[in-house]
Amino acid sequence: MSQEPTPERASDRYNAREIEPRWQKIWKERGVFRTRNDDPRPKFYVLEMFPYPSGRIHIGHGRNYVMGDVLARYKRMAGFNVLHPMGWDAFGLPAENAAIERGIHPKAWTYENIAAMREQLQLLGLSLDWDREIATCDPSYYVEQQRIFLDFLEAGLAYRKESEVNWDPVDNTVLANEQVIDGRGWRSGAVVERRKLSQWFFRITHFAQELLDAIDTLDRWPEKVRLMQRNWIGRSEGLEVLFEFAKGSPGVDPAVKVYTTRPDTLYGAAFLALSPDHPLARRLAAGNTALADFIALCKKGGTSAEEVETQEKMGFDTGLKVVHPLDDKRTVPVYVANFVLMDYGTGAIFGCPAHDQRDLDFARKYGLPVVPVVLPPDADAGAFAIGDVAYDGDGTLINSGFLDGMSVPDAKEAVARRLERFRVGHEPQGTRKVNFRLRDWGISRQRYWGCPIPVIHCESCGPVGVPREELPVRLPEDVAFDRPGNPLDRAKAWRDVACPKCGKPARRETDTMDTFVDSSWYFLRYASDNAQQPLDKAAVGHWLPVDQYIGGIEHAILHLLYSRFFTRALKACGRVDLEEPFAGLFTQGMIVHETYKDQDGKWLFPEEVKVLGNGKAVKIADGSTVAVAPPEKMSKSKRNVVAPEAVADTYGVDCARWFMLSDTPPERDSEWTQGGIEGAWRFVQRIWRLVNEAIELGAPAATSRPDAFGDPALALRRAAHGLAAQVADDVERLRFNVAVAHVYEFANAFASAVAAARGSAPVPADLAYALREAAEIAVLVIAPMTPHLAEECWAALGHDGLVAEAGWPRVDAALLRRDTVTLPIQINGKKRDDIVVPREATTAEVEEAVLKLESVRRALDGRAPKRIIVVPQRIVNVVA
Ligand code: ANZ
Ligand code: ZN
Repeated sequence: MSQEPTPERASDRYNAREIEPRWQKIWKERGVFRTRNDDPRPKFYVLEMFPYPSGRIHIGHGRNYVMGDVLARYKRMAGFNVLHPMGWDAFGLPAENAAIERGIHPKAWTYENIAAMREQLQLLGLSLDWDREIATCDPSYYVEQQRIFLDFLEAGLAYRKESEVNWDPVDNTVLANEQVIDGRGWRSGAVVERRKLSQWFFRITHFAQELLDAIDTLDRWPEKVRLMQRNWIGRSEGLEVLFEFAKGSPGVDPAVKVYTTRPDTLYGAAFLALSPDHPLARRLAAGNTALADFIALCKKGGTSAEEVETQEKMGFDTGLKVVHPLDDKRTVPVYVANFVLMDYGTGAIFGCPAHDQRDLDFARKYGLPVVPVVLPPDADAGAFAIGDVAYDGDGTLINSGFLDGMSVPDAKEAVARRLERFRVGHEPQGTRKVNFRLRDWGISRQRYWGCPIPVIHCESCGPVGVPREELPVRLPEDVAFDRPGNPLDRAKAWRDVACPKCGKPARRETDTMDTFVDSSWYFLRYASDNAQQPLDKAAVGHWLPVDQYIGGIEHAILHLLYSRFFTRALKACGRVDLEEPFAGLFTQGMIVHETYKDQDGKWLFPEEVKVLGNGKAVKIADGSTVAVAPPEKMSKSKRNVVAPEAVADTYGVDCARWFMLSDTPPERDSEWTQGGIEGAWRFVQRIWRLVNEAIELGAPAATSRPDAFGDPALALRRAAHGLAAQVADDVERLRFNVAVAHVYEFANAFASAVAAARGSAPVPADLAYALREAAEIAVLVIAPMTPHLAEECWAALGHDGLVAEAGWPRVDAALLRRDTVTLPIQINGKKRDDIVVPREATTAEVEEAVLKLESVRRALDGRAPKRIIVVPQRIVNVVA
């Protein structure tokens, strides 16, 4: 696959392999990308989501870094003090798995990967301030995280509670709900079980309403992400309703409280269902082994809402009955059902089968009545019946006593009003209630390679925060991975300590923090250029919010929500003065590549394959046929990856950068192809040639500006200034593919001007000036995208300084002003239309535009016009 492209003339050839490392070395030596907090220029903070050091990167990982880099370089040229840092999300399970599988210590594995990946990122020519590099596994980073934990603890934002967790029996760890996929652990694939454990939680629900409201202010976030966050927080307005037990039902309590968002459907209630964890269900189970067995059966499988929802619906009839709140002659049976969650609402529901799919499935299974109470707008009341699909739309109330004829919202309100007045004992029978789907964030992980939770458990004092002067609680390095479970539990010397309060023997907390904690504040850490003060309020105040955050859509919910929570929680603790950390968010598309399989069904790397076109390919080694499959996300497992080193070696890094920005809108997936990278290579060569020709044909540097410009010179100047203005706008709006298209368009105009100059000896002074000017502008404009090429050209143009430190070209607004005139259009002597054209448009251009007008096309009806008379700047006459 990797064919050496053929240069036209060797002497003309731009040799990226030799040139690129040279400029990278110079950037590094001169520290051009080092950022100072006391720089007086306005700030701009560009951040790409930091990588997990999993091994080596492939070109698919590079796209978001390159996009961020283009913006950072452009903003620097536009006069901003730019912060563009990089670091490593370095704690996590894979390091530990490597330790278990290959006997490498997680720390060694992680730091080796960091070293390799740092080199790869540097190879991409990214303008990063490496002085601010952080790794979350470094004690100098996590010491602050432990202080933050203690702050949260003191503020009541961290707490401990018994909770049911997803237990991965293979990895021996608790999993977050999101880490359970189809009932299995996300890494091990083992069927997840439920267990009760004492866990640390962060009180994210305290901010639920604020986090929801502030989504409205995030106007530079993709609408899709805002919607996902809203749904995740899941605010719902409903009613808590008390159902009294019927006489003869030996209820332990006088009534059961349910939560409903559809009080309008109350007349359609066919059953009540309690969560298997509902206190009443538990009490009933104590005297009923069949119920106890049923509850045990419900415990199989994960705890997430999705999981519970997709499970087969199961119920157990308790034999108890409750009285319908709006009709005391009716009773409703009480079940225990697996799909009712204890940690939402009240842990009990009433089921209305006609208007809720879950309830319908349940009712069909257990032979309960299905009575519709909402009639769809165009349905016939006599004929309307529910089949297999519940109706959850709007409509008019039927079969509902005093509600009949009302709309759904009116009926909700009417039920709420009435039940608010009724009493059950001293309590109102109905109470309006807002609920959130969002749950507090369980952060405890029974894992070694994470940030230690700075707490000591004492039998007399309970959990005690580690005194701040003793921080960091360092991870002990001398641990063994030869047995399953958390090695910290077995690290006696580390674990067993004296209680900081009473001095009695006590035990360290051996759980570590969820790695999402590490990534919830790293963007604040970068603001500080001082390791002694990792979270520096003034520095955060200066740099934050991040002006442009770039990353994958897979982080649309958790990482972003946790970071938003952290920022608010830190503010509540007085640590920062900020609410929303990310002012602008962009989610980039992925890079995809065809996949190749040989005749034995083994995946092949692209470099092992010769692509013949038409979907055909052969194996280079033996010429055997290769099966080509459509492009997919680059991934190691399918081998459809391209190493950045290979691209750099053959074509140069600028080609890779240029290609990643070209063609496809940045939010969409982009296909990596051989043809594409070769196209990028030809472009780089072409720019190099054009700039050198312009140097040769153009005016020497510092030639003074001629007083007047003829048409060819003026046209080139317009094109060059227009380019600078357009690309600035494109990059500001992250339309990188459009910026690339504008550069291509300009290159054509530039090439014509160079050819015209070659044709005229001597080159007229105005054109010579314009050629030089155009070359300088072009070089500055491409600098954010192909920075090495730009530096080489800049030097060739005779500049001493670096393009990386140069300003964006100053655009002469007069050259952009495209004066227009409005011309009336007459068809056969009658005015039919108007057209707006550039004042300097030629007769031919006007004619062309006129023929495209709808009115003219209609009049001509497919025929050619007899005549078109253009009176320049006055009127156009069409004779049809
Ligand atoms: C009766 C009803 C009739 C309901 C109907 C829906 C449709 P959101 O909008 O997500 O808040 N529910 C309440 N608590 C529950 C729990 N702990 N576990 C499982 N389901 C629970 O959902 C609120 C609805 O979800 C509530 O409204 C309740 O069912 C159910 F035609 O009440 B509804
Ligand atoms: Zn104690």
